[in-house]
Amino acid sequence: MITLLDYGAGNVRSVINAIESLGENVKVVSDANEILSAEKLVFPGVGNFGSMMRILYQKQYVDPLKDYLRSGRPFFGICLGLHALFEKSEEAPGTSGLGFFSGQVKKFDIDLSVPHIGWNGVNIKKPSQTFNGLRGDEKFYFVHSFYVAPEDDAVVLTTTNYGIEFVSSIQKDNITATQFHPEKSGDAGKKLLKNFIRSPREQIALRYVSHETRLAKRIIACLDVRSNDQGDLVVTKGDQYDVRENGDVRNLGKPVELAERYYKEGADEITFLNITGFRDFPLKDIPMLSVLKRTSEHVFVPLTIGGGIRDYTDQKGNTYTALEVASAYFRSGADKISIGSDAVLIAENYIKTGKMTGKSSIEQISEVYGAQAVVVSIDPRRVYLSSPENVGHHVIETDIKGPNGEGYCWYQCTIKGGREGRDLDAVTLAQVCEKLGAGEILLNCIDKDGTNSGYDIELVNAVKNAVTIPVIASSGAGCVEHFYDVFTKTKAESALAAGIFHRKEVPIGAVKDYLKDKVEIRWNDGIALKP
Ligand code: 1PR
Repeated sequence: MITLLDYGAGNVRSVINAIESLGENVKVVSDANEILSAEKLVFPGVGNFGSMMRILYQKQYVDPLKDYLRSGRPFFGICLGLHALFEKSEEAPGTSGLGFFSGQVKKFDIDLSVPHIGWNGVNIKKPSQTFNGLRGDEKFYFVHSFYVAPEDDAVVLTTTNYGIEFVSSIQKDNITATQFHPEKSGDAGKKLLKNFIRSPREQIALRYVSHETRLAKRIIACLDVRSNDQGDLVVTKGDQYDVRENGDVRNLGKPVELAERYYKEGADEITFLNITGFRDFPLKDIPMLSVLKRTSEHVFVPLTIGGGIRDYTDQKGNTYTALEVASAYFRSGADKISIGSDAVLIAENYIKTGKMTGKSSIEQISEVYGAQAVVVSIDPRRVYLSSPENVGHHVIETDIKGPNGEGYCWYQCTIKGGREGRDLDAVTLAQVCEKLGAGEILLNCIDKDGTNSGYDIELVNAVKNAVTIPVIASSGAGCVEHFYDVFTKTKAESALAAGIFHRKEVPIGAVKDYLKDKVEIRWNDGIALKP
């Protein structure tokens, strides 16, 4: 029996699912005594160091946790569950941690996108039972802006390189804690959790010893989901956002089945977009929550969900905040939420007033769950111009000429799934959202969506070069070379595709096979290479 410490924030569902998939039972702590009586304790911290420690103090979990750690029984901390073990954190100056290890938690101060999001490797510093059954060259999923700096080097189990070499896991006797998320790291992560659950005696030194790890470019499968005219929730796909064919909503499969298929084929992440969320209230959309719950039972890579995340008042006058909507998604298994239409309205308001209200969906969700959990999905469309003068928007000179030979364009933001164009450009939207607390940009392109003609490289460069957070390039992938193009001609961290995966024209394994040795990717055994 594993005891799991849930202090109420973030997605503990995926940790429970990963442990249960290994045949072990999980008991979630509901009072402090259950910490003291635990045989094996897992602490998956998510969110912000300050709010985590506040809740641990409020619930009077701090002393029992310290007693448990001193008892020498097995402990596994994940992400903030690692940070909590140290004395203090730059994320919340003035707030004390558990102080079990001397040292502090520092913020990345590097010339790369922060948060550090994605699959990176580990340099293993000492023999350990934690890595039994692994080779040592596997990649694990990271998502964080802070890292631990222990005073005692002897506790360092692994380091990882991202601008600097930072400590990515620690181990002392029965206490292990990782910066990365084993529950989101596919088979490699599950093996690591299994080693904690089964406690093998043998401490092994691994065959493969890395000296400098590299962050992989991510391949993301996207499932646009909506109800069809018969009321069934289906995966659909548009051509430039038009999802109807001969009057019917295109039906490309069932969401849970497709997500499982992409996980098995080696997708590094899976995104669900509830594309009619802008007009329906998502918390009434129970099928979507159930899709997420069922998917997270079998899919052990990060899940993002978007669509309809905004404040909402129902017909009876009941008000729900975007934070409540997002919380429901996190509880159902989402790791990140994605905000589309609401982000445009928030940015417009910010530009008009020059003020951050602290009340917008982006700010509130970022405050509680951390910036890394907030993706902003942008749905831009090209507006061609013959001259860059007096436009009031970020204009680029383009190689893809307009219908009348225009050599310039700006990217107009839209809301409601491309139905309404606004007086805001994609570059400004991305910059404002970063300022408000978004941790990642999902950059679609209506002109390219479903065309199989390649990503809009000019758009990706314009946005990526204007922000410091990671960017997911989306729309237009038609062949393996398009992924190579976007990763070599832009600095995008990820590439997302939908149609080619759904129609089995290009499987994920084929994309990775092509990119291998050309671009850093996550390459695990068992990935299907052929359709
Ligand atoms: O505005 O917060 O409710 O969020 C709605 C979300 O739904 C937004 O993220 C928006 O992008 C998405 N959405 C709305 N309508 C559509 C539609 O297609 N009619 N889908 C839609 C957007 C775009 C991509 C697509 C890529 C790759 N889908 O995610 O998957 O373009 O496609 P491809 O590889 O086949 O070219 P809110």
